[in-house]
Amino acid sequence: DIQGFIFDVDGVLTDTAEFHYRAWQRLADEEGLPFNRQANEALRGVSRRESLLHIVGDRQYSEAALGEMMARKNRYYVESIQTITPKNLFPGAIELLQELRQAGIKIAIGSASKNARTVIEKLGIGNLIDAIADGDSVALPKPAPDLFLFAAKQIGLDPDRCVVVEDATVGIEAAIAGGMLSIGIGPATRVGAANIVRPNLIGVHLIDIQAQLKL
Ligand code: B16
Ligand code: MG
Repeated sequence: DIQGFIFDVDGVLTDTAEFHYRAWQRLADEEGLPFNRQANEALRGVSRRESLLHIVGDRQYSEAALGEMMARKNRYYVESIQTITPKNLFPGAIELLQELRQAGIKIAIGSASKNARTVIEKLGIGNLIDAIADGDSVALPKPAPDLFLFAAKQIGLDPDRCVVVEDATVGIEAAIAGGMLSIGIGPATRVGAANIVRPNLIGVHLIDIQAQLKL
């Protein structure tokens, strides 16, 4: 029986990817580093540090300079997410969260972002969430299973009772590594390793998921 759901945030519940992209682009422009929307695709679900290392490529920076750039990007990002409202929730998200809640399913957040809590509050869904695992919860980022295992523990469930909902390849890998079931949101080229693949959350119902997961 499925007893818990663990939701990624960016790309699953809302499109913070656009805000991340603009903040990274601004930083890259200031540093004269090559970056564009296409390069940004590789950063989906990837931690802040790994994202920066990807953008700087071969260019050498001191640890202090890397830290300053991460802080600067985050300032741009945090400033931009202040505009988030419940209207920024992806279609189908609130319906699914409410349905799961009513069915007595535990709901956790499993996001790589250190800003996940702010985003959840701005989206107005804090009352539907039982626990938040974010970028400060564990040391190893996705594809390591640690973040999702931490989330499962927070809601008091064994990993095999939990379904992870993710849009990133690294996120599906993390779910599999943690012994969890998964729903991939997006194209099969990205999330094809998930147990179920859907383009978005529209029309996703618990009863269908339970039926499809009885593999
Ligand atoms: P922060 P998710 C991820 O969120 C984003 O997809 C990724 O682009 C970002 O770099 C990462 O969070 C870290 O975010 O800089 O705010 O700590 O998809 O895991 O919800
Ligand atoms: Mg994501």
